Amino acid sequence: MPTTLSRIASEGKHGHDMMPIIQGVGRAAIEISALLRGAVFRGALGAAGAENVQGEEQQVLDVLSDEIFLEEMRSTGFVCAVGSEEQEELLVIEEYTDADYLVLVDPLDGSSNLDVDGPVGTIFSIVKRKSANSERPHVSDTLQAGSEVIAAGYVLYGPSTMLVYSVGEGTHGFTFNPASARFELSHDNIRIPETGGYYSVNESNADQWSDGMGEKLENLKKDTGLGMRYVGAMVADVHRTLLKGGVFLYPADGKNTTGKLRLLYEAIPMGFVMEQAGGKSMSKDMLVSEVQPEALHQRVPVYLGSKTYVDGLLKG
Ligand code: AHM
Ligand code: MG
Repeated sequence: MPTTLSRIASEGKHGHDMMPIIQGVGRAAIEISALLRGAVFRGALGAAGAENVQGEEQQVLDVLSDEIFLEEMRSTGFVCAVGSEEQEELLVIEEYTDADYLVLVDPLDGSSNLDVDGPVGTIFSIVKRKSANSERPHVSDTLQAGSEVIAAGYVLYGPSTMLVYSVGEGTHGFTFNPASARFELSHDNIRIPETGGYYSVNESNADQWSDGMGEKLENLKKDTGLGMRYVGAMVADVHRTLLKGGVFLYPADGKNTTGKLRLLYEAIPMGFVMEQAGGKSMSKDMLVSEVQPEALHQRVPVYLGSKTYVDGLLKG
């Protein structure tokens, strides 16, 4: 019998509670994947005509994916609120305000790839509320460092749909099997290679990077001879880094002075998965997991991948 999503979920410290939430993520992934595949025929590609809180143009598929994810989290009964890239405020699930968990999500990461049929993803992390269950969940419940995260992961919508996640007991990859219509364990206990792989970054910003990152990357390239790959969807670029080794980075620059990627639903979950696979995730000079969040949509610089390359890059 293939290993299912819920069997691995049940192995963590909060196993009983993580099972339904991870299953909910799995259902959302299957629905979003189906939504993406036929989108062009339903006129669902293109802009939704609104901007999200980041001032970025929302795509129709961003909005629909957000709705699907929220609905699946609601249906678990274990989630009291969801913080989403597509929603300015925390979304409280009114039927379950006394539930224990909050989920942070980027429902459709890399959506600028949609018009060119490039890979996109979903990123999520799960935290336990700090407020009493009798209170209404509050945005302060989401402001927890990566070290407090209970489970996190991502879905990659590529040639296959993959769900990669960790409940703090290693990182495991599942592939959707169309024959059985479910996710099955295909990449057990992923370990990031210590050497080899690629550096992955939008190098066109190099002359605007902060913290001397331009020179640091040049030194790393000289020292290691690493090749380069960049898709422009964090999920796809980090997934490659996880399986092949290397380093993924999005430094602060003149335009994104505190970085572009969001701490709670991009940097922390991807950092969690990376560290659980033996890699390293830094934000400037500290571990991503040690950054204390101050706002739901906070942005940070991100450097993650094989330990040797992340250390090599940051030392310059
Ligand atoms: P999004 O969440 O609005 O899609 O933006 C985040 C994306 C990441 O997936 C990716 O790493 C980055 O933006 C790419 O940015 P750029 O186009 O500046 O290279
Ligand atoms: Mg994103």
